[in-house]
Amino acid sequence: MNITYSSEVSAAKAEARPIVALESTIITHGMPYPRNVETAALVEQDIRDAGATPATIAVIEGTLHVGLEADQLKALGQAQNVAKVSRADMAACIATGGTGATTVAATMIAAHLAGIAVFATGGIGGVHKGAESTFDISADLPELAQTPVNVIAAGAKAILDLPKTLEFLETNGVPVIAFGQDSLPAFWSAQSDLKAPLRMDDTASIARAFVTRQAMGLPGGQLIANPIPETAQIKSDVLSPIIAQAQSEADTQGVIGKAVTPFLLQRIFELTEGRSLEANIALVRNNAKLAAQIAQELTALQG
Ligand code: PSU
Ligand code: MN
Repeated sequence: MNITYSSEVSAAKAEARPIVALESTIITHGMPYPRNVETAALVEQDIRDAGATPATIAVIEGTLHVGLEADQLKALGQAQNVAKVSRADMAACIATGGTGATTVAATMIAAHLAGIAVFATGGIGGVHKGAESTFDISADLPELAQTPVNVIAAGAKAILDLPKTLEFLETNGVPVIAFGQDSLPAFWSAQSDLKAPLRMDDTASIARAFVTRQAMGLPGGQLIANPIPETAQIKSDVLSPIIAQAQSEADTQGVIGKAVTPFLLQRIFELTEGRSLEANIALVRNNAKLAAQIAQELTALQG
């Protein structure tokens, strides 16, 4: 597989230094310009400041890039009509010379190809509300069950059906580890009323659990659910009616498939007058820092 590495990722790989993968769908489909580009640069710097190297992943004109140079990141964040690519369509995008932003699933695949085992994002895709009739389950979930990458996210977004998302992950053998608390974080809110299946309070344990799974020959990764900092959170009683409204608009307008998540995020941004975006930025940055620490622990363990 032909992969183009950024100069800093090449150097980090050559010296076996810790690397943290970052997705690009959050830039192209998850946040409005110009905050998307600003945030992507801030998150990369957070990772450097925390002692690891950032590797933002995207397909650009048919080439898989692991690590983007600053000008490439800027261009991607402003480009129109960038595809959102996941497991099903990443190969087709590469084969046809297309440009695509990678979802959590696609970023995991690329990270693994590049030998990177830690990946920070905002929230993963999951089982959508109403999945019993729409069958809308994100490709991110089965990816966690088969590709050995640690995904650090702020839990699953409250636009999803969290109990069903947890059930799916349990059935498929994915460890869901809340960092430093008992409850599953719910993206914009630090707490939910669901207990997380696992809890760990230090990054060394997370790295050891991953290495142990690998030693046992178990496929797949781990989902590390890191709560949003309390000062940045939006309480669920404020958000619940907004999410319900966004969901009902999506239903009425017949939004389906990969358009659902970007539609909901955009409507919630509008309905909260931008507050959802501020929270989203804070939690991604928080996840980047934790991911950098986990990457360092893993590097130390794997030698
Ligand atoms: N979380 C965010 N913003 C995003 C996404 C998640 O805060 O933009 C993106 C991720 O790329 C994730 C994707 O993989 O949404 C899930 O899309 P879907 O529900 O269509 O699988
Ligand atoms: Mn979906």
